[in-house]
Amino acid sequence: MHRLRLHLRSIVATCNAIQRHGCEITLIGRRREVSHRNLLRALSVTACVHEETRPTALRRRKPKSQNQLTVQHFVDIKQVKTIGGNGGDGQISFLRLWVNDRAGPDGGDGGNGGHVIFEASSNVKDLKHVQPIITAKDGENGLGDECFGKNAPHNTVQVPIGTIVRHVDGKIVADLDRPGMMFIAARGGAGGHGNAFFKSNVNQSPEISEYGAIGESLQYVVEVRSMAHIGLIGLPNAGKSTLLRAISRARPKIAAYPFTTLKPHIGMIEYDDYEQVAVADMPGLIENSHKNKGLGITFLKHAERCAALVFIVDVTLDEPWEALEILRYEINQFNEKLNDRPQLVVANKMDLPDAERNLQLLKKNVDLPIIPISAKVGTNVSALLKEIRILYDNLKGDETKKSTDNFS
Ligand SMILES: Nc1nc2c(ncn2[C@@H]2O[C@H](COP(=O)(O)OP(=O)(O)OP(=O)(O)O)[C@@H](O)[C@H]2O)c(=O)[nH]1
Ligand SMILES: [Mg+2]
Repeated sequence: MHRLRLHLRSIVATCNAIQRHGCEITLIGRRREVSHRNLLRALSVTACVHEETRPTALRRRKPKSQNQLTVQHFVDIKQVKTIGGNGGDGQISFLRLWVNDRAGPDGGDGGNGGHVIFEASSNVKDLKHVQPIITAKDGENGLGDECFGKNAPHNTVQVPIGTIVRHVDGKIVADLDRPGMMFIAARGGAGGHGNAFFKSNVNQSPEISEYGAIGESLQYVVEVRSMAHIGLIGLPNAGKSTLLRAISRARPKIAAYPFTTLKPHIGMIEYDDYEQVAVADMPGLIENSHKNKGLGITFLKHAERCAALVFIVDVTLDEPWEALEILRYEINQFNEKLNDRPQLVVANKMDLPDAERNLQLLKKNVDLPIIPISAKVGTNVSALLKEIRILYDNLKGDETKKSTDNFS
């Protein structure tokens, strides 16, 4: 670093000299000719090395579509019925040749039915595409001339990495936490044997064959364990959806009445180093949600699936810290472990009167870092994006540490 700094200083001095004397100059220390362009290039490279780099969020350049049909919410839990394909039936058939019209049994076996499989994949982010009833195809029946029926292909349904599959009684049967991991949800039935299979010394012309087995039919609850890196949590009307709209391309509905958002929406913040941070806008939380009031437990389950929590507080309320206390209390009552997650407070609606005074009071009453913004007008949103990136980097750092600890 010291050497680089010296180098930079000498280049700056040389540049000054260039300005004074013209385009060509000899560097005394190195004793060689340096062109004006090379010198400037070296200067910019050295300057880049020294600059403090922190990724900045890319803001959208083109307007969002007005087509309401494209508004999509995040589906993080689904109950599905999976039905494996039936096996094909075995065939009863006897071969007749012109020289021998009793040439023996030649009924082929049926093909196997397909399985229904869940596979963890990074190509999908939620369970929107998962149908409530998932079936696999049946195997083909066997034919004469010892032709076997074709096995049916498996029906593989892609699910996000980190999906949990439970039986309807609540027991976890699969945790698909690595890409490519598979779980056979319903096995297809095996194909039945044709009569050629049953030929033996004691029975040369069996007139029996098997039906294909029936595929399994099972019900599961499929659940995405991690929904987003950051979850926006706040009382109804705090401005969560307005903020998500401001920082991402997601388009949750915004309105001045409570419970506008009933299902979570996910938006991606893109940074200039190609990192993407997923932010979830959640339905409003109210007092006694942990006792299933309002959207209740469903809401809190969404919060459980976010790695870090950002509390949105409306600073135009008379005592905004009370709102924050309610939020933290409800989350604590539902799951104490949520308190250990990284947290941040966003004081929203700073463009309105009285906001500044309430913000000062909020700062006095709260021990968490507070970022004042106006989601509607866009004030200070870039500072919030930087803070979110810091939260995300810390989360990522913790994850890598955990995985190296497990490895060693
Ligand atoms: N003046 C001002 N109004 C805001 C700001 N942020 C949100 N609002 C308004 O507050 C109202 C509620 O905003 P939403 O984004 O729908 O609030 P929410 O937290 O998503 O509400 P629910 O989905 O019902 O929980 C809307 O009328 C917004 O225009 C802000 O920064 N300044
Ligand atoms: Mg909303």
